[in-house]
Amino acid sequence: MATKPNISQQSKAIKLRALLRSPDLEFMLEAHNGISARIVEEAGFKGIWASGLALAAQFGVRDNNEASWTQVVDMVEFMSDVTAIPILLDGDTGYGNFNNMRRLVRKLEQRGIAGVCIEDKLFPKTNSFIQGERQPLAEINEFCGKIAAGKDSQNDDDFCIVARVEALIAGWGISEAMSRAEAYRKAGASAILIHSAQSSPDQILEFAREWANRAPLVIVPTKYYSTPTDVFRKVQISTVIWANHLIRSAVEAMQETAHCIFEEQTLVEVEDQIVSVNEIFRLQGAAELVEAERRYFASPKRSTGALILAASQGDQFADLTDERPKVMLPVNGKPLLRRLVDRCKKQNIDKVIVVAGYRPDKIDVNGIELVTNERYETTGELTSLACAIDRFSDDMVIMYGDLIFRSYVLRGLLESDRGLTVVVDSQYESTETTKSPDFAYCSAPDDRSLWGQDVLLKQLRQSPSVDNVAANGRWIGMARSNTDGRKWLTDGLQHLSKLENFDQLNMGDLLNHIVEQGKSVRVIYIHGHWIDVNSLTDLERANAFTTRHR
Ligand code: SPV
Ligand code: MG
Repeated sequence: MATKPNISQQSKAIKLRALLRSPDLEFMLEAHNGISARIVEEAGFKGIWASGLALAAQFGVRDNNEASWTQVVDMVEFMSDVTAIPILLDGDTGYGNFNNMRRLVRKLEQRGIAGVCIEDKLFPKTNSFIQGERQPLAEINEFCGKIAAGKDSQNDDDFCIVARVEALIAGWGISEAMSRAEAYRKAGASAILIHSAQSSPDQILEFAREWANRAPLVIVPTKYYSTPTDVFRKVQISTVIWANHLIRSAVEAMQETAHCIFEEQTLVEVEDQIVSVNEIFRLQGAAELVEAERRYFASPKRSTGALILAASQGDQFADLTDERPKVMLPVNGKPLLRRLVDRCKKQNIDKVIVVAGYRPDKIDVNGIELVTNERYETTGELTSLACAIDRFSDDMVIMYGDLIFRSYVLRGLLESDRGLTVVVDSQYESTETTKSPDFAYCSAPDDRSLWGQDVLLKQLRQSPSVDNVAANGRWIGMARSNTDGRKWLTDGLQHLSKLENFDQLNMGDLLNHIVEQGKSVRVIYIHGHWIDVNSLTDLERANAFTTRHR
């Protein structure tokens, strides 16, 4: 659909005025909502007739001003929003007297409608084809006042007011029709719509000849539809309105489809008879939204990668890890590794490398790249890490595969732009099942009054206190590196790999080595809100943790 609401009211009004004044015979087709307006425009029409009958019909009410004028104006606004061609609203009688007409014109201008046609009947009107001859006509002067009031209240000189003469339908004859048309022209009407309910065009043709193009003449040949169009050309009709043919064709199509689906109780019969859902999307302008989303709503893609250490079988889970690695243990029905990868994806970390060891064939998680440490049984974390050294990136999060945490933990880490950053839990309490945790000794304790100051890692140790000085917390097994950090990690790995005991070394040894090299490893403190799953008891805690914080 037209997506730019910047098709100015003025340009549409100019277009309508030009269409009415065109020396060629022009055509407008009825529309009654946004999608039908779009269809009229796509078919090639230069203007849309917002038919009162069709608008009422699509609301399911009668053409007797049962829908309020504001409901009508709301609908034509939808129509105008999705089209670039001008809309001429069938404004019935102007929905009241001159004063209602003034407000109508102002509102239509505000909503991008190019013009309004008003008929010289009384409010509430009835469709002209329902006992048209019995309908009372407005007083000429009163109607002229309505036209003048409309003209005086329009802001845009090009806004069109078309005056519709009902004298022929009401049975008052050609001369009454002629004098009314002339009075309306003098009152300021941009064009005259002369209406007839006869199946022959004779009345209209006679009127047109006598009118002699004093102002653009508009006709609605619904009843005299078999008249060759060239006949209208010859009598210098300005514009033909095909007034209700989209609502009528839509009704027939809907009736057929409804009937067929009801009878058949299947969609098989109708599917090939109706437009595809994609055609609806096209008419709605879905493609434009996709494009706009690319322009305005692109989620910032991180270049951050994640490296997850997931080699171990896990030896404290009884037989649960007989056939799968620890990271595939389900926590509340979802494997640990899948939770971790989901957390990464939520933070737009799309590149996730997993270093597997035990039973890599059981790692069934989408969206990861798998690297295997074949010697996992006899080696430690650094050997696993070294297996992925050629996959390191300049922006990388390293995590243990058995971690469960609230999302802010990872988010906070991603906000740090240091060479190397580690997450330390300052409220960590040791549990029996924890295997040799990495106690963190830092440059400062977790003191919120120091907010904004850098805390650096001094050392990771297996012991909770050294020389009566307690650790500042526990490294949770999560770190982030940038380009500098990547170099520190790879240099460190290369250096340590020369040691005889390299296969027994862990992440803590690498971080300590980096600190010893004089590099600043930044600490981010957290206060709980995470679990590492090392045992059946941890698994229970993890289930509880994820139940509460799903
Ligand atoms: C309409 O389309 O609502 C019209 C034209 O007013 S007619 O139905 O022919 O009166
Ligand atoms: Mg009407």
